[in-house]
Amino acid sequence: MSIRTLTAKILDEHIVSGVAERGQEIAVRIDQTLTQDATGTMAYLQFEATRTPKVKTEISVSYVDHNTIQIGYENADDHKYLQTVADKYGITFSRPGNGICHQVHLERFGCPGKTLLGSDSHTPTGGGIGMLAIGAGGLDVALAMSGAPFYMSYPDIVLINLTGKLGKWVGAKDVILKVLEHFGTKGNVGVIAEYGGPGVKTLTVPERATITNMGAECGFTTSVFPSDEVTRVFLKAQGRGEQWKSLSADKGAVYARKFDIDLAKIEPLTAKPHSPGNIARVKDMGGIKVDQVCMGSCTNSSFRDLMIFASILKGRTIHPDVSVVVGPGSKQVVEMLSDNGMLAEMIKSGVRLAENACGFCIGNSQSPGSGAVSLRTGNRNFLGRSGTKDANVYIVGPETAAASALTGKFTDPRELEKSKIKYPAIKLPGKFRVNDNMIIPPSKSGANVEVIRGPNIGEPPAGLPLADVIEAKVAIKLGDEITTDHIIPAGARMKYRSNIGKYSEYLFEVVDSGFAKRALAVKATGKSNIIVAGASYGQGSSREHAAICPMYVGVKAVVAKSFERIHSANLINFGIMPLVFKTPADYDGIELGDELKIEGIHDCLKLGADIKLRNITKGKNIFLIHSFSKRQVEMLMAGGALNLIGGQG
Ligand code: MIC
Ligand code: SF4
Repeated sequence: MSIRTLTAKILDEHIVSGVAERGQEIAVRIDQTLTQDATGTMAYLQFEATRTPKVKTEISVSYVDHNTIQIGYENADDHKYLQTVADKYGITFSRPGNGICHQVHLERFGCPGKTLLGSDSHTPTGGGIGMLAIGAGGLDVALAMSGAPFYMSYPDIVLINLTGKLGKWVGAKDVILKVLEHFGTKGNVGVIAEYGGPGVKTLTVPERATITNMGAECGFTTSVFPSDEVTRVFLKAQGRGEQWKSLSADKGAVYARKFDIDLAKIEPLTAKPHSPGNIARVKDMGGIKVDQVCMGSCTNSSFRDLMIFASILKGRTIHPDVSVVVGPGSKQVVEMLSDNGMLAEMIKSGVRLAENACGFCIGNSQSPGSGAVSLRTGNRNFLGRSGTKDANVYIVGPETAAASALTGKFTDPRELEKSKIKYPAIKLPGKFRVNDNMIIPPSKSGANVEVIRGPNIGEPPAGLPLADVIEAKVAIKLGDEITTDHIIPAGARMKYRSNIGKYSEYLFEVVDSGFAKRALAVKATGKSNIIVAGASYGQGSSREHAAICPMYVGVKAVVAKSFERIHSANLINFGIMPLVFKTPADYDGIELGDELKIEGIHDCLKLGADIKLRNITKGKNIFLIHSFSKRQVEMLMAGGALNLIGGQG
């Protein structure tokens, strides 16, 4: 047997076709899937369109954790649909109140060596337990549930070599912020980060999961830790010891690149507004006044994280000018904190308790005040995501969050020692509290189960086949690093996820609220729309609505300097061409409202040739490149993957 990386070992066991060479398209068998409600409704509608009688994965879990506010009937309609569709088609259902998908999946279902595909970009959280866990659009997850493989390009495998041991007052969040400082938030498409080195064994599984969770912000396809004795102990404590297997890279395995981190040298870090890649040292923040602290999200809401936060607050009152909210990650975590009294301690300190759900992280509640400074333990601080456009959101670890909640200013937690506050070292319990009464297994035979579709449940929209000639207008011109939160907001708008017409009205709301009207007006004349953007278009979420809604308003292509992986796949799935400037400087010669024409598209796609875009307004030609696989060309020609499924059905 050749000497292999850990990633290669898992991939080798799952590749069903393709060549295991960097950049080549491979098809990978998927063992497990997860969905959450904000992407799940569309994913299950698409799954139904495949007419598969029962999911073909080892296990598929449907979580409800995003839209739990329930103002109006929409969220509850979605939940009912999700519960009944799960029951019918062999999907395990995690009820609202049970927790955030990634945290619960790690606790109850994650399994070393397995592949997991999730319709949420933070699915790589499962890498903390040694899974190859990948985020994708809902349609790809629907296809995986129907037994189809997942297509990806064979990754560049990078080693992040950990040595030493974390000191007091720092945590896994500071480690991943260090990784972000080095790798940045762009230019990492097609990379899998593999963790190794002697420092690995000093981190618990939930700490590892914090690190793999936020690898999504670097744009890594996923991140993965070895499965070792620490993993075995965690699984045993979850009552799942028999699911453990040992997994690590072979000695001498070769990596595309290596990055060394000495854990002992890590200091408390933060990501400043408005990007998770904007890293600074907490001690250099000059004690900025803080208005809000939000503790939770899928990055930092494990038992360990809440215990450290609660222990720092214990017996003290939060600062009078700071609003502090805690959203625990799962029912298991809340039950344990309630049993050991720490929930009561947090409440005594003045904490506002939120549901075990995404909550503040997705901006559907706890929006900060105008111009406020909000310290959050989540993973994303994109402009406007909190629900307040002019708020300044900083990403921090639980230690910094707790310290700042007490002092009312940005505080390096190491400073607490001066006030005689001792560092509370937290040990994981030998046994977690296992109570799966909010997890509903599906019916053995779903034949008689009725799927309930309230008025909020629509049809998944399908696109039109690609014409050979496109006449279009530039509908918007954007800069670098446009995230899916810029393209289509979540937060209060998210309840329209199952109503594409309505949701599309909010396209580009934070950057250019006139977009949707303008694009629809062009569509009404029979022409198409083209989006022009800079580098790294489509960062962030896996939400396929960032492709479905543009399709709905007549967008046929996005022309950019570069694209992020999940979004680019979503565009193709919905019949929109992601095209790259052959000469990046051409970006400067194209403007909002320019009239464009592309001819002979079909041949260019089939032959892999450059596409000539005629800018009629400027009287100039621009050349665009692409590297679509044969499968992707078929999808684009058909006007999206759903049309292909329809054709087969
Ligand atoms: C997010 O963190 O942005 C979300 C909301 O979880 C998204 C999924 C979505 O938009 O439904 C993600 O990360 O993929
Ligand atoms: Fe939920 Fe936030 Fe995690 Fe997305 S990042 S899954 S919104 S907790």
